[in-house]
Amino acid sequence: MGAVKSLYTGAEITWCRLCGNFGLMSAFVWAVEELAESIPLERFVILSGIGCHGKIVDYIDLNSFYSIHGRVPPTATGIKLANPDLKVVGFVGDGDIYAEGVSHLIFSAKRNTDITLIVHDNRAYSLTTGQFTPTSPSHFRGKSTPEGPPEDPMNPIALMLEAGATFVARGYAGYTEHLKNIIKEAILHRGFSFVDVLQPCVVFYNTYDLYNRMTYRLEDVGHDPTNYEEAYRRAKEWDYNSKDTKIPIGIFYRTEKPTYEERLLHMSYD
Ligand SMILES: Cc1ncc(C[n+]2csc(CCOP(=O)(O)OP(=O)(O)O)c2C)c(N)n1
Ligand code: SF4
Repeated sequence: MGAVKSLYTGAEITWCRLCGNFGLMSAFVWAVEELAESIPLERFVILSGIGCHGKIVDYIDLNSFYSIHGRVPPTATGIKLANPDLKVVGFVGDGDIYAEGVSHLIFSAKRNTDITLIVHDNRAYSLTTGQFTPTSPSHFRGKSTPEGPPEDPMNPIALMLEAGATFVARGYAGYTEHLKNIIKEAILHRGFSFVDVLQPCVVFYNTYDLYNRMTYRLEDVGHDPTNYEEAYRRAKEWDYNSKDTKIPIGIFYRTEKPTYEERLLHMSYD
C-alpha cells in the first residue's frame, strides 16, 4: 500500500463478484496513492451519482459526498467554486450521466470546470436490474427491452470532444495499470477531465470477452492527443452496435484553456 494510509474504509463491498467496478476502484486508489506526495489526501473530494457505481464513495476513505442521480457535475462544480484548492472527482454511471445528467455533463465540458468525471460505463442501468442506457447496443437484451433498444447508442467520446472537454479519455476496468495511468493524468489535468471506463457488469451485460478481444491502446499506434481531428477520427472508430470493430482506449485528446473558476472568480462586474 506504500507510504500512505489504507484508502479503503473497510465497509462491506456488496458489488457482485468479478464486477468491473473492482478494477475501476483499484485503479483510482492506486492513482491517488501514487499522487499522494504532490496532492495530500485531504485535498480530495469524491462524489457519486446513484447506482451500483455510487457505492464507491462508501468504500474509499476520502472526503466524500453522495449526490443524486445525474447531478454529480453541478454538485462537483459547487464544491470546486467554494474551494478551488480541492481536487474534485465525480464517479458516475452511464445511465446516470448520459441520460438523466447529460445536460450537466455537456455544460461541464463547455465551461471547462476543473473537475474530473469517471464514468462506470457498464452500458446498463444495473442497480435497477438491467434497463438499457444511452450506450447500450442494439443487441442488448433487458427486461424492459427484450428485443433490444429501439434506438442506436450514443458515442460519449465524440460528444465530449464536440462539447469542448479539454481532456477526453477511455479506459478499461480489466486493464488496471493502464486505467490507473489515465486517471492520474486526468486528476493532474487543469480543466474538465473526462474518463469513460468500460466496466463490465457480469449480471446484465458481461463484456469482458468483447473488450479483451477488441480493445487496443492509442499510445501503441502513435496517437497524438493534441490533434483534435485525429482524436475525433479515433473516437468514431468503434461502432457501438458491433462486436467486431476495434475499440481504442487511452487519451484521445488534451488541450489547455482557462477554467470556469479562473474566468468566473476573477470576473469584474463594473
Ligand atoms: C431522478 C431519478 N430517477 C431514477 C432513479 C432510479 N434509479 C436509481 S439507480 C438507477 C440506475 C442507475 O444506472 P447507472 O447510472 O447506469 O448506474 P449503475 O447502477 O449501472 O452503476 C435508477 C434509474 C433515481 N434514483 N433518481
Ligand atoms: S449488478 Fe452489475 S454493475 Fe452492479 S455490482 Fe453486479 S456486476 Fe456490478
